[in-house]
Amino acid sequence: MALSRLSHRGVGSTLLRPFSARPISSDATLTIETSVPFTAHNCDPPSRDVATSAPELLTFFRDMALMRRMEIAADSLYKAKLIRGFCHLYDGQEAVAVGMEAGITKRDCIITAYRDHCTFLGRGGTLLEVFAELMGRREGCSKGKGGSMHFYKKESGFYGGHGIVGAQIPLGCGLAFAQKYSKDEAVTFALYGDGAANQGQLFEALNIAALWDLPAILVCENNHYGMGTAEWRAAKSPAYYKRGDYVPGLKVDGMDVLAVKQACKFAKEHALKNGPLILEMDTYRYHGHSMSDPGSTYRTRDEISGVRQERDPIERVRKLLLTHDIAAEKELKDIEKEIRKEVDEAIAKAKESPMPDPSDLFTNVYVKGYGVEVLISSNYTALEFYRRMDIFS
Ligand SMILES: Cc1ncc(C[n+]2csc(CCOP(=O)(O)OP(=O)(O)O)c2C)c(N)n1
Ligand SMILES: [Mg+2]
Repeated sequence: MALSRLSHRGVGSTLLRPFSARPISSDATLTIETSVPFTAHNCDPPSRDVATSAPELLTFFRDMALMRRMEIAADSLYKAKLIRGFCHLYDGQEAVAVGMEAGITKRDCIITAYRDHCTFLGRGGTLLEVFAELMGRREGCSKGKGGSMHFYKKESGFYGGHGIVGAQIPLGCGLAFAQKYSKDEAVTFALYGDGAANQGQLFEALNIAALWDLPAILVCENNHYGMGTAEWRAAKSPAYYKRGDYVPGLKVDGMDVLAVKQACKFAKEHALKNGPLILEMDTYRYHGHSMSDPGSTYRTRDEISGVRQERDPIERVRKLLLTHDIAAEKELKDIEKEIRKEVDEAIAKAKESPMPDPSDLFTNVYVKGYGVEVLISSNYTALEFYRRMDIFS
């Protein structure tokens, strides 16, 4: 089927409109088997046969390719010193963010760690908000004051963006508590890494979540490294889907967007009826841990290129689109070209956005007027102090 017949769904500008406009036409259902079987702990796994459609597969391709391009562009902006401070990239892991959105709704909540750019985009954020935030500009999603690790979009259920490893897990269970208390019939996905999976607070939060049957889904994005530490050096049992003991779990190929979608749908239904569940997403990050890590001292280049060749989530969907005759190679290349243009336009626009005003130091610190302005000395306030120290020049 020619791409034009699919009316270029979702191939508009993401600069000012929300990400991932759903396809207009809904073609016949396609059933595609997941790359590998699910492995379940204390529950029956969902079917490996995933229902999808041509427009959905095209949207998956486009959304993941857009995320990939955005992260590559962030890498260049960082090297050009236009992005400063911390910056953790998500390329390689895109199928988790995209597949999860396909299995849930924006009434469900998501909370994650610092590798949050693509999750934000998946929740409906725009490229402009991403690049402006990364460059510390006012049009950023956190008004340029959060930076890479602190993206938020509360109106579509995205609660950050957290720099303290594991801290988002109990917060996520708190969101699930609120959902149950308010009878929302919605769930919370709390994402964390394999490094965080060994922390005590995870088990404390899980205990309460299980005790109170909270609709919490703990998603371990297992990219197999915590900074530069391989999972086998840090975890006695790296079978993270089983680590909840009395809490059911499912191991999922996190490089297969369809498997992620199926698992998240299943997890939502399970959590609403029975309480928490762990999803272990077997995934991989191509970049180093953060911009200061070349990512090649604790793993071989062959390992990275092997994953790229055999498991890349975008290439997997490209193959599906070609073998099911949904799009031709040239059409997919055109989509990628268009994406590059969109990303470049967003960066140009973000560069025009002003930096926050010094007075913004005191806004959005406390909720609605709670808190006080700091007095550095009896003679002047913190703002005056910073001015005198020439910090804004
Ligand atoms: C409480 C705490 N301890 C240590 C750190 C430093 N730190 C930042 S990321 C990280 C590794 C986390 O690895 P993982 O959970 O696997 O997530 P990934 O970076 O692989 O996505 C560490 C130790 C931190 N930010 N917070
Ligand atoms: Mg990790």
